[in-house]
Amino acid sequence: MNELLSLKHYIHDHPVFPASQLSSFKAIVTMSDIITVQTKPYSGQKPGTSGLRKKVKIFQQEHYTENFVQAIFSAMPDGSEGKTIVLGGDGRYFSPEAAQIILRIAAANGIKHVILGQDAILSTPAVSALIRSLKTDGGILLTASHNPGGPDEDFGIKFNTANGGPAPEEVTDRIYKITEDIKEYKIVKLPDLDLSKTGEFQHGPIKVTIVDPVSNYIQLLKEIFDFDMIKNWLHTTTPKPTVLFDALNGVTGPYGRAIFIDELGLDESSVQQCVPKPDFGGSHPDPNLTYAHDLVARVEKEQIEFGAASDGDGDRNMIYGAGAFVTPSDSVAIIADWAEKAIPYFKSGIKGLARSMPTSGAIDIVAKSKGLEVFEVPTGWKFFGNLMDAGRLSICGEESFGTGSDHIREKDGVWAIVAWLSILAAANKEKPGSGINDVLMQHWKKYGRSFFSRYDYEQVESEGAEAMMSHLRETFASSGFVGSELKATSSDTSFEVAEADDFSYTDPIDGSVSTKQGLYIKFVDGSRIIFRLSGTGSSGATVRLYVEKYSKNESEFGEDAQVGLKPLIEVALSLSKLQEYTKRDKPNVIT
Ligand code: VG1
Ligand code: CO
Repeated sequence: MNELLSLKHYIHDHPVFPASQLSSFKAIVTMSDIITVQTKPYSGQKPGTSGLRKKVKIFQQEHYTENFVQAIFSAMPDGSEGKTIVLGGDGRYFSPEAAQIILRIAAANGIKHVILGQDAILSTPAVSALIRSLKTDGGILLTASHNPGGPDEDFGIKFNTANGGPAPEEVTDRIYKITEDIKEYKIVKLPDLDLSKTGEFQHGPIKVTIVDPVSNYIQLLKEIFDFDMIKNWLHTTTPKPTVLFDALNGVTGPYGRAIFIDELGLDESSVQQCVPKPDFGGSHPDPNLTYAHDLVARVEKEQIEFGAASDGDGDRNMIYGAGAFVTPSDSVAIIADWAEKAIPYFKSGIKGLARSMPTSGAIDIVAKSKGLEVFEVPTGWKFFGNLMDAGRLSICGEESFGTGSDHIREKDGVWAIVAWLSILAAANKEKPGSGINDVLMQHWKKYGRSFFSRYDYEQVESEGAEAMMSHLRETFASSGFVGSELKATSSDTSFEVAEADDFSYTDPIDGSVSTKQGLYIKFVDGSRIIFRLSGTGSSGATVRLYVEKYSKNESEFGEDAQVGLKPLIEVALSLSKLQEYTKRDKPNVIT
């Protein structure tokens, strides 16, 4: 009876229900009844580097999605009762269905208000921005990021906390624990909500505000960047610089159009693949040289000066102009170097810099020259959040095409692209005619060049991949490994091992420790080799091999990275016996 009374008051206080409907109160109450459903745990609901990612068919199993969503609500740091959350995702296949399920379970778990992207669409950075600007208690993201979408491909669910960032390991561990022995979940039998109309709706006991996915985010970018400076460069230079943005059929299509067409005044030919598709047009929405081939081909054919792409959920970016590719490791270092003069948000100074462990040390050199703190964290954006919240980190990046700043708590593809447009506009003020290659060369001349490459061996058998990692661990521990010389197979080049270990990280803010974050070897000349197993795949294992070499020799700066890194790659392959363990003689992707 108490429940009925409070619901009556609730409805009275929420005028979305016309008074005339109060007479059908009984029906509403039945509709809003909380049902407890018996369930059984599914194994493997452990969030990885960035949320839970599995095949759609797995999420479609009876109770599978419900179990995980219930675990999220049960694990919310201060409980779910009375809370407000943001909900949206990259629009991939199964998103609308998952959104309806989440609304029903949210209703049963006492969530008071859901801010929902129209058609369940919101880019990952836009979710982070909304959580922060509306001060909500967190958000749920429906995305498997750069993984392909469609009925036979991947789906994903990720929980972000009130700071706008991916839940820290302490929370994801709690979610996982709950999924391991979940016996029931709570749900309210609500009809499907029409996700296509913006506005405020009463959906059973919760208020749902359906928002335009783009406007809040674009407003934020306009506060960060000097759009007039970019426009001035784009429209008053002769000949006009050419630009191409490719959303890879992912969520950033509408955001890209808003920036390139509405704000910067460019024409339709400057954007492509900008309608979000549930299957990303059947391709892999990952902005790298392999998967963004349409962009690369058009940029080269039309000699476009500035090309850029982002991934399925909009947190990654690739910067690619005719004959000019910016590695993500260089990208974040260059953004950090130019930030104060090219981006108004940083005018009053930068607090600190950071990178993930496998990312090259290019940003460390910038930090040193500016006298800033620089942090090396494990792979995954969640590790940057505490440093930002503590006011010690402004700009950071990962080698995996992730770049961002403390304007939100996710990496941000469109932000990075506009940051690069700002740098080019500022560089052209200093020296008219500057292109991407000029900015790169200027940076290397000042700081030296970090050659970097990553080899991905996707979907190898988990057993072989684990065995290779164990073999490496044993090798590292063997006496005499540190100090030994490792020789390349096709040349006389050799490298002396200075240090070899499994990367472990102690968060400087909360003291939490994350172990086994990647096997690295540092050589006496500063070069590095790193091996990691991916935490974002949906089946099998993906081995990632990262190599890095630093050079101050100007005559090498124009060299193809693959040429200079060859000896290190040979060392890595022979030491790890990768071919033997994974039965692969070639990587799927080289970046
Ligand atoms: C990969 C990248 C990592 C990135 C993560 C999420 O993880 O290496 O740097 O943070 O994807 O990116 P892993 O564990 O597969 O190496 V995204 O765009 O999928 O949210
Ligand atoms: Co992504």
